[in-house]
Amino acid sequence: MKTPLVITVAGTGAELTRKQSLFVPLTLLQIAEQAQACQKAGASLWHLHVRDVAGKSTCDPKIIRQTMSVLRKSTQMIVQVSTGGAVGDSEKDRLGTLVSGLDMASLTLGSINFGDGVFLNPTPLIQKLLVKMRRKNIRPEFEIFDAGMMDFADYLIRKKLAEAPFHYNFVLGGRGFLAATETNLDFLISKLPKRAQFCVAGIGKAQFSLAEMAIARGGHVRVGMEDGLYLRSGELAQSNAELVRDVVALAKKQGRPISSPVQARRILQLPIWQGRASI
Ligand code: KMH
Ligand code: ZN
Repeated sequence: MKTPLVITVAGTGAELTRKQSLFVPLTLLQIAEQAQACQKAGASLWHLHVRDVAGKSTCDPKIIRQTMSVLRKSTQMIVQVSTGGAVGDSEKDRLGTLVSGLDMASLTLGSINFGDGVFLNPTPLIQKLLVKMRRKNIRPEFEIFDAGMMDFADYLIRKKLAEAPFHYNFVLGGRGFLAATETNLDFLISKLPKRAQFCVAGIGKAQFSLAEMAIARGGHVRVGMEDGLYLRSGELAQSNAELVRDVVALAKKQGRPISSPVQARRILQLPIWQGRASI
């Protein structure tokens, strides 16, 4: 049987504004509501960015803790915090996102142009984030925006700064990132260490084309408003669950089953579900 597809939702992001879409979940309750709908639609992992009361991106550990706790009560989703935050966030703030009890955290393996700014990820920060993740038993997801980041992952593994099981997310198709082509995806897959899992996040128009390629290759898929606001039909998504449903339809077409959150924990080798939410 084909490995069930783990669908991650990047529902909020750090840079999106209400001007771009009225439907982006910004408050704790909006995030919980959309996460619940996404789980019903077939998603099992929430990539978490949080906002303050004014709707501005923040790394505030208190808001992260509160949101995680509401997600735990209302869904069974795996919770992955963003340690990337927004362009320009300080190292101290980004380290502060790693609160106890998280399942996973994103970890970008190099610096890159992002929008009109630079998303800075110097080696000492990456090392500090990894050390803190290890101490708190939080699994890193390597965010790969460009090919050289695969070699940097090899370096971390060689130096025993990162340990198995490994989970990679290929974030392709944004301006300044590696393009979302089959050739590039196959190259990245060829550079994965043995038994590593991979997921893809296609940016903008690449959201669904890259998802289709990953589904065919046994990888997993990230979808959500952080990556692209539009459905396959070209219409603005009115919820993240609509984007999830489009990915589920692509998986069905290829005969790929959809993972539940509990199955996803097994696939990603995360500790088994201990919570109470049943939806
Ligand atoms: N907002 C970007 C600067 C992540 O979540 O780890 C960083 C980002 C990547 O979104
Ligand atoms: Zn993010």
